[in-house]
Amino acid sequence: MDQTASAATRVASRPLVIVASFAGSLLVGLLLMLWALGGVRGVTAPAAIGGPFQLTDQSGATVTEASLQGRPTLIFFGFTHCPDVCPTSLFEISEILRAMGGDADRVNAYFISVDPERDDAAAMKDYLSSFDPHLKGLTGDAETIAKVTSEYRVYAKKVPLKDGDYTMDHTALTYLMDRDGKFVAPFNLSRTPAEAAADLKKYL
Ligand SMILES: [Cu+2]
Repeated sequence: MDQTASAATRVASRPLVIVASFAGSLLVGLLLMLWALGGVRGVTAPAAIGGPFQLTDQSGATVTEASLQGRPTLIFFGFTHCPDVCPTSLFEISEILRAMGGDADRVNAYFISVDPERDDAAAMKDYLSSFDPHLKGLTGDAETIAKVTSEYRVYAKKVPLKDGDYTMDHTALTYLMDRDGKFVAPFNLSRTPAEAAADLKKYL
């Protein structure tokens, strides 16, 4: 009797462990998502991040979601008039690309504008001249940018300044997409360029 009961417990406890670890990974996933969304604006599965787009880089070439195929991609959304977050992040991404050495040619690094009103291809070209040449600055018209920011769950909002000018509030995450163009996770820039480069190389 006792033996049967303990055997039953053993059998029963195994699925429980599986359920518990599944629930645990769901929780981790959910927390990651909440963090990725920078607050909660509708909870979406990580797989739902990304989608088709057609943008123009700083040299006038067309870049689409097909460009994500076959190599890992870092994507950062921002704007050229950004006072601190964007230049800091682009500097960090530049350092990582430098640490990648020759492998930097085997990744994509995109800076996508959330401010199409001011960031045309010429503005992007001028701005990106301060950063690693592998970085591509992508922009498009307001409608195109609205579509891609929505697909990537990027929050971007115009904030008027007192002098009549404006700034942009925006999500400041670096997205890591894999060789299939699928979202992996936010890419952590808060480590040494060598560490981040080693991590990125795993996705080559
Ligand atoms: Cu910014």
